[in-house]
Amino acid sequence: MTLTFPLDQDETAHYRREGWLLVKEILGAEDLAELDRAVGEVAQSALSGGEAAGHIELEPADTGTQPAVRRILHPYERHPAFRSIAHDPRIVDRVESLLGPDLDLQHGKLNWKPARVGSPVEWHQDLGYYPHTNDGVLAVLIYIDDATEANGCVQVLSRRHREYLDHGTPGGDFAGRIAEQVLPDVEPRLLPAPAGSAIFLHGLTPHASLPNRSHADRRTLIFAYRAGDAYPLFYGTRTVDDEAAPRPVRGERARHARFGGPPPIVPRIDGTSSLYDLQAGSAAPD
Ligand SMILES: O=C(O)CCC(=O)C(=O)O
Repeated sequence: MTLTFPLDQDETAHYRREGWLLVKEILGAEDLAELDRAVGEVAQSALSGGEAAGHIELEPADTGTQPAVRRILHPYERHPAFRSIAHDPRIVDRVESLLGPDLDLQHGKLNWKPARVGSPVEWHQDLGYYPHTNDGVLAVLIYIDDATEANGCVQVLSRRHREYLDHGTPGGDFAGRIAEQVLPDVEPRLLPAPAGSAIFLHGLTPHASLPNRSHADRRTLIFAYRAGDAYPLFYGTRTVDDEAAPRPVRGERARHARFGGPPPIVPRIDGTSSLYDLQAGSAAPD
């Protein structure tokens, strides 16, 4: 099939070399207004005990007014506007340029990072959380608001997507963040960009973001896609939770799983604690 929005050779080469690619302003004002409405509806429903209750996470900091949402879980299942973006050719054609024609949505989430109280995200690799038989897995992080250094834009470590890094505590349990002693000593690259821009992030690229101490929210809609021959490694209830609903996007799942890429580290973890809770629970004492 001819793609309407393929990546060009330079963009593809950049992604393969650096482990990420930022494409500015893929979505326009109308899309963003639609997403803004969807976020508002889902958050309101969740906070008032409606359909979305149980599908959000709140910031622990006291805002003095109503609780601040930091994450909407599984947005694909929560609102048609999110589903529509997950299947939008402006996103999926570009993913196909990187992963091939058979694509599955592995999972999604919306990270809010509210003004003043938004939590940080510590350094981690996505495949550290959901290892697969090969590394044909990437996340698309779509900024719904302008993302700046001040409101905690995404940061990456370039050219570090060739191996699984240990995310374990000294005792070997999954800590949800890259262990200090194996965190690559390279300058982080900040990725500020206007609303509507998207980062295509290899599943092994280390990334993080700072707390939001500014006066502007930084909401990011995230969808992880995988190639048709990349199968998840089962390691417990977390895998079951991620894989509860099939979300085919294009083409078909392969009959044979492909084993390739660096050998996965399988997380030692029981339960489905969120990234934020895992990372806070493994913070070094002050
Ligand atoms: O929202 C961010 O800053 C990064 C998100 C992320 O890495 C995640 O939720 O896995």
